[in-house]
Amino acid sequence: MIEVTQAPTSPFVRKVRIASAMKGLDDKVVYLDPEKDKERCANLRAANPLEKVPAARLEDGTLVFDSHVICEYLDTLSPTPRLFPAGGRERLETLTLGALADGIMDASILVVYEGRFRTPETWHQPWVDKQQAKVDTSVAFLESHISEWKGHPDYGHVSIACALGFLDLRQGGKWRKSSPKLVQWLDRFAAAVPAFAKTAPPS
Ligand SMILES: N[C@@H](CCC(=O)N[C@@H](CS)C(=O)NCC(=O)O)C(=O)O
Repeated sequence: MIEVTQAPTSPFVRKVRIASAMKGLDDKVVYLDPEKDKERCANLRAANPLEKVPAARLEDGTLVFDSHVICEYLDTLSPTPRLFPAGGRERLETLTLGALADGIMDASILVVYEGRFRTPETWHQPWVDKQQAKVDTSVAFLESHISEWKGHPDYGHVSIACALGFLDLRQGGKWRKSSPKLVQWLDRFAAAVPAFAKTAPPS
């Protein structure tokens, strides 16, 4: 079995969950519950020097992280649907879309962490605003550069869907007001990938 550390609301873990479901690999991946599997989870988490989730221990004991790398590994384990194009422009587009999604998630997580890990008197609003501006600019970019899939969504689309899902969770879905095309895009994604609804974070 492949062991993956998880946190219930992590959009990065959600990427892995969706990828493994799309690849038909759910019976090969076990998600360590940080509450129930405290020790195994802590060990695997600590084995990642960045101490972030997700990290994965592969069948032969190899440790890999982060979400992109784990998804790319899962993609090698079954032939279809192909989540990462083999090469050329198509692969660059998928990776760039994935990087944009990761950037949205990183910036919005930093906004959450400002409130979680710093005391109110040390909150620095200009820095929070800078992170939020990255999120807002990226959402506006996506609204005007919607990336449709050919045949089936790939890793880039999965990543964008998880980023938007995280904004729904943490920012009350305010991105939706100014992004009607993106809202419809996410509905189409949810219809094409049932694992998106199945992996919805607890509210
Ligand atoms: N680039 C990483 C980001 C993972 C990440 O930021 N995970 C968050 C939870 S959603 C985390 O573990 N944060 C703990 C920390 O930053 O110390 C990935 O793609 O896996």
